[in-house]
Amino acid sequence: MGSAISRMVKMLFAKKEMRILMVGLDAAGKTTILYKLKLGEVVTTIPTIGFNVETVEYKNVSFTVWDVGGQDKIRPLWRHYFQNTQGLIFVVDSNDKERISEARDELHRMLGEDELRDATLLVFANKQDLPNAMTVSEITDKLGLHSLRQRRWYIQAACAPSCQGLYEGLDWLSSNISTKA
Ligand SMILES: Nc1nc2c(ncn2[C@@H]2O[C@H](COP(=O)(O)OP(=O)(O)OP(=O)(O)O)[C@@H](O)[C@H]2O)c(=O)[nH]1
Ligand SMILES: [Mg+2]
Repeated sequence: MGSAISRMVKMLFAKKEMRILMVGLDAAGKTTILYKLKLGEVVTTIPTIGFNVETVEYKNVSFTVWDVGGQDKIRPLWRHYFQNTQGLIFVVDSNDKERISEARDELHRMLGEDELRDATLLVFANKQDLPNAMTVSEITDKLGLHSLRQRRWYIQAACAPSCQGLYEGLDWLSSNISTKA
């Protein structure tokens, strides 16, 4: 009896752990987001060749975030990070109208992969501070999010340097993450 109760208490208060894969086209702001969350600072980034990985602790959840470089030549490497991904963060530069269809194609191609079948999707509509940024509803439309079937998804407006929207995104992920992955 005592041990059953202590097991329950442990389960209730144990830290949840989540494996997050963060991808998106180059210069969308992934590395800026990662280090803003990790350090609370805006770091000077260079294009990521390969990946960065950091653990971000937030509200009793330990997010292991893999930030993978998005330049077109290295996008084929994304798939090496798919396994065991519970949450997929797709970062979009809301100001990049020219490449929004390219972003949509990459997103849908990835969501067709079997290993990501159960992954929950969070889209950050980043760079909302820029004057010509597309709105969340415009990006939702252009990414074809409403056409997604059997996928839990959410889109969050964000501005990485000011931290706007970042924790709201993590909040949504922690309450909607798939436990099947
Ligand atoms: N105005 C504005 N600039 C941003 C924002 N987020 C990131 N940036 C800038 O966008 C540029 C690219 O950011 P990165 O974080 O390096 O982009 P990335 O997605 O990691 O790019 P790759 O590593 O090449 O895939 C940097 O100059 C950032 O300072 C934002 O919300 N608003
Ligand atoms: Mg980067």
